[in-house]
Amino acid sequence: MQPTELIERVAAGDRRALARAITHVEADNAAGREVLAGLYARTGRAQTIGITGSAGVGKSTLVAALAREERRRGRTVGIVAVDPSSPFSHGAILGDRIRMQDLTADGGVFMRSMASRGNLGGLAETASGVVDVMDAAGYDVVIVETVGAGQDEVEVATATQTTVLVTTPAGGDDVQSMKAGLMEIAQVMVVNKADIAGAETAAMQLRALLAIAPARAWEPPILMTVARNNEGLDALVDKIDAHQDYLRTSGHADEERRALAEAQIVSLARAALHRQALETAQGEGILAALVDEVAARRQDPRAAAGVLLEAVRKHWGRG
Ligand SMILES: Nc1nc2c(ncn2[C@@H]2O[C@H](COP(=O)(O)OP(=O)(O)O)[C@@H](O)[C@H]2O)c(=O)[nH]1
Ligand SMILES: [Mg+2]
Repeated sequence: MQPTELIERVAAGDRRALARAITHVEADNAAGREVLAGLYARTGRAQTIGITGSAGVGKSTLVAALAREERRRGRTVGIVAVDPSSPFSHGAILGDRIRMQDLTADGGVFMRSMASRGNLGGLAETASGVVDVMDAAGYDVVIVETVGAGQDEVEVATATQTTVLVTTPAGGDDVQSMKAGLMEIAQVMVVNKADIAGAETAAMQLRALLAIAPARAWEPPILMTVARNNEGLDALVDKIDAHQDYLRTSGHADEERRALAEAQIVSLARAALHRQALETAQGEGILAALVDEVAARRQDPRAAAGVLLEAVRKHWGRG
């Protein structure tokens, strides 16, 4: 299917075309870029929501519960899981898939999982492309699940408007050890697994952390959920809606939109630069030569990085 036809079909809500378009975007090929450029004018209608937090806190379970609540409210839902082990992917274990059956059988829900590593394009770059395609396809809500583990994952948050940070009262993932960077990007905080002991304490710790953080125009609310039993989702969707209203209507709306746009541009440029550096380095054998020099301590790694950047600059000059 040619990109122009793909664009038309995606815009018309064709699920197979959508799946194909996403495959191109993930591959970061010429067709993918053409599809994104062609669809961009249709984006901006969806509510985009990021669900982030450590592994095991219940993000996938919460995404499913959130999707159910959004469907109950009559909205269509696109789900992007940046996690190959997610139950939204074909590789998921059977038990997970059975628990998600109501969603997989629902024509108003589109799920897609993407590998978090391996492609040269940055994760944030790919995720924001996939979000844009789902938005253009007409889904009312697009939910992105990411493990908040590293810089890449934090940057994925620039792909969505409302970021929900999920924690639990369970040991190991205590609030104290939470990354500062994650606190800053979250607009809604959730203590999931509120059915186990310590949920109140976890919420109090979050409240204390927020109290010492610099004041923001939007104060992130702290909610409790039991995702496994679909509990607390009504309040969560209300808060997400409230944040979306705030983005559209508050006196800070313009400022917030600009901040998000800036974060997105910088993150996409960083990803593109990263990809370009790797492609140049590997494609022209520059990296291997530099590695020899640095490993033998004939050149220092900073100078070597400079040589690599110079090669990228020349490469760009040509392209
Ligand atoms: N007790 C309890 N367990 C939950 C809850 N939500 C999810 N879980 C369990 O936590 C485990 C990890 O869930 P999952 O959604 O895969 O977490 P993820 O790695 O953050 O995506 C699974 O065994 C879930 O059944 C909850 O609200 N309460
Ligand atoms: Mg998960």
